[in-house]
Amino acid sequence: MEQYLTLCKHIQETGVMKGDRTGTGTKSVFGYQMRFDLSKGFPLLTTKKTAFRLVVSELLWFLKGDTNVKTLIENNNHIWDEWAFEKWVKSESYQGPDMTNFGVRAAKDLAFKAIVDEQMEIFCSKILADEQFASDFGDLGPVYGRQWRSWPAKDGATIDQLQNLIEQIKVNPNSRRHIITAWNPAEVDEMALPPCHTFMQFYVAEGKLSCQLYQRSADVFLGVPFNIASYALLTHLIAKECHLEVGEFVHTLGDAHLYVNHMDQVETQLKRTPRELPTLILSAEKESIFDYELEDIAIEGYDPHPRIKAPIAV
Ligand code: DHF
Ligand code: TMP
Repeated sequence: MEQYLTLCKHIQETGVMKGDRTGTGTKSVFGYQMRFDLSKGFPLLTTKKTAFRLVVSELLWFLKGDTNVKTLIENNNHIWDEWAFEKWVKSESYQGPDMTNFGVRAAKDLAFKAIVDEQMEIFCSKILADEQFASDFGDLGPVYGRQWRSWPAKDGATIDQLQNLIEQIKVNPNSRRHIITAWNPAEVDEMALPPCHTFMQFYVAEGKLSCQLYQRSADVFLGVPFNIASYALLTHLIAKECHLEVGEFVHTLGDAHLYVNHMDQVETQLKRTPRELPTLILSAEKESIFDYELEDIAIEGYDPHPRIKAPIAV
C-alpha cells in the first residue's frame, strides 16, 4: 500500500488549494492512477485500521440493489447516515434544533457536534423502529444499488448492469465492453450524493480478471481506503463466480483531494511503515455473487496500525 502513501505525499507536495461544495476546503490534484496487484494480498490499508466489516456490508447493500440506509443501520454501519439525515432535517417533519450546514459547523464546534450526534441518534432509532419514517427519509434516491441493478430503461423496463456484466464475462471474456456506470445524468439530481465511484470496466486476459474504476471525486483520507477495498472485493467476487484468478485493480481518480481538516491525520499516517497485506477468505459454498452474506466474507492476517479519526465533510 506504498502507493496510497505516495498519493498522499503527491497531493501534499503538488496539490493546489481549492474550495469545495461542503465549505471545508481541500488541497487537490486532477487526474491520478494507482495499480494494485490483487494476487499479492488484499489491499486493505495497514497504516490505519480500516473497518473491513463496513466495506463488506456496504458492498452487499449495493449488490442487492438497495438504496435505503435502514439496511446499513441494521448492520451497525453508519457511513451513509449524514446524507439521509440531511433530508430529514430539511423537511417539515423535523422539529429539533437548527441543523443548517450541520456538517461544517459540527467539524468546528464540539458543543454543536454533541447536539448533532444526539439528533443523529434519534434519527437512527426512528429509521429502525418506524417503517414509514424509514421509507420517507432513509432512502438516498437512485444511487449505486439502483443504477447497478435496475437502471431505468425505455418503457418502464430496467437494466441489470451487474447481472449482464457477469454473463458477458462468462460467455465473451475478450469483450472490451465489460462496463457498469453509476452516473445516470437523468437521475443525478435526485440522488442524496451523485456517485463518486462512477464508472468501472473489467478486463480478462490470461485467465485473470482485472477491474478499473474511474472515481470522479476522491476524499483521499476517508473515502479512498474504503473504495480500494470495496472494488478489490467486488473483483474477487466476480472472478470467483466466473472461475477466473484475480488480476489488477486499477484506480483512476479525477479530483483527488485532502480536506484541510485531515492534514494532521495524514502526517501521522505518513510516519507509519506499511505492514504485510491481509488475505481475503470467501466462503467456498457461495457461487453467485448475489448470494453472499456478511459471514461469508472475512480477512485473515490483518495487523494494521491504530485507527485515526477524522471529521467527514457533508
Ligand atoms: N463524503 C465525503 N466527504 N467523503 C467520503 O469519503 C464520503 N464517503 C461516503 C459518503 N460521503 C462521503 C461513503 N463512504 C466513511 C468512510 C466511507 C464512506 C463514508 C464514511 C467514514 O467515516 N469512515 C471513518 C469511520 C468509519 C466508522 O467506524 O464508522 C473511518 O475512519 O474510516
Ligand atoms: P462531491 O459530490 O462534491 O464531489 O463530494 C463528495 C465527497 O465524497 C468527495 O470528498 C469525495 C467523497 N467520496 C469518496 O471519496 N468516496 C466515496 O465512495 C464517496 C461516496 C464519496
